[in-house]
Amino acid sequence: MTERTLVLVKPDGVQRLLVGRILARFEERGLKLVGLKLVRIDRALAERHYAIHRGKPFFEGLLDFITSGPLVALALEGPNAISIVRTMVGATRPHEAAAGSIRGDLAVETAQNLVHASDSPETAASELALWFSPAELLDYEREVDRWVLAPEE
Ligand code: 3AN
Repeated sequence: MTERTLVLVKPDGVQRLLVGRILARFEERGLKLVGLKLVRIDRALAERHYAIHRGKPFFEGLLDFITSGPLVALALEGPNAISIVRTMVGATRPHEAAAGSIRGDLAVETAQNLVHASDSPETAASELALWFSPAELLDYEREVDRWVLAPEE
């Protein structure tokens, strides 16, 4: 099933010059880039994005971190994109993240784990709506998709 999902390369990824390498992993996998922007978000958007973590001990620190500098928001599309991207990102705690995953290869701390990725169809839909206007999410054809995707039935 074709899905769309949100990925954030968080401020640590931008500061560590890893945006290109992280983006390349998703491109190389075959996922289609349908939205992309560099933004520095305010606390209000950060609170909405991380609303599920309100009240947890790390909540304020999480808001400080995500608003501390520019980040890159990506919208990616592909078959089973949500679970493919979550697997590529790796477990939340980098010491539990599989080698070969972004966190398993590039991160050591939970608070500096480089990327966020939507974890379900419901969160993907709400997070994409939070981060991108409809006009910022593009529909277009890719020639390469005849080699990446199974033919439509
Ligand atoms: P994931 O990003 O893998 O979906 P969540 O949604 O449980 O993980 O956590 C969101 C973010 O909150 C994490 N990426 C991490 O930056 C931060 N976080 C989660 N748990 C902790 C923790 N125990 N201490 C510090 N930061 C945390």
